Amino acid sequence: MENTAFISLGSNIENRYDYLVQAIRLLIKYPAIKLVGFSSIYETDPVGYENQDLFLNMVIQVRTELTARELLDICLQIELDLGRKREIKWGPRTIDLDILLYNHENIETESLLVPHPRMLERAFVIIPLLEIDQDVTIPGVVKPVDQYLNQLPDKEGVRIWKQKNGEDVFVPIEN
Ligand code: X6L
Ligand code: MG
Ligand code: MG
Repeated sequence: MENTAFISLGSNIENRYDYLVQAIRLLIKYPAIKLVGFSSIYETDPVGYENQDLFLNMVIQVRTELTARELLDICLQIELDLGRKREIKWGPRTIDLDILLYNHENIETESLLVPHPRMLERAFVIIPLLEIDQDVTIPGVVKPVDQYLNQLPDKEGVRIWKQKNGEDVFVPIEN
């Protein structure tokens, strides 16, 4: 399990919470993927295409023996298994799984860009990411990640929905 990846999850089609939990369950079914961190769940205003329902967003941290490409293929398969349809660009989805970071690597292939190219512009990604790792660094980015947060226009649109370490622990951590 030599590699560390951060993955963002988002859903805005009922039942949003079940899609998040199901996606994590399907990921950790793979012996080559271990869940090592997760954020609270946030309810967030839609960004990019605004005429759609509120999202639930969170970020998880995994350790894995898989390459970034193999991890991406699994994420895409899970999106299909959970009924993801790509109809409207930036539109509603049962589940979206985006690889934000893979170790400290820069990966630029036709099908995969890591770090996720627009992650620093999205409070619904940065807020849960910082909750898991306050000292996270992004390859090619010198400024501390938390300094980007103040400037993000959508940060008011990110509200805690189910708190990590709250009364109800929401993720199956048995692995
Ligand atoms: C100008 C132009 C400013 C485009 C922002 C931002 C476009 C984000 C697309 C943008 C722009 C996106 C989620 C979402 C999407 C999600 C919430 C996207 C792609 N995914 N909104 N919008 N959560 N709250 O997971 O991220 S679509
Ligand atoms: Mg996305
Ligand atoms: Mg995606």
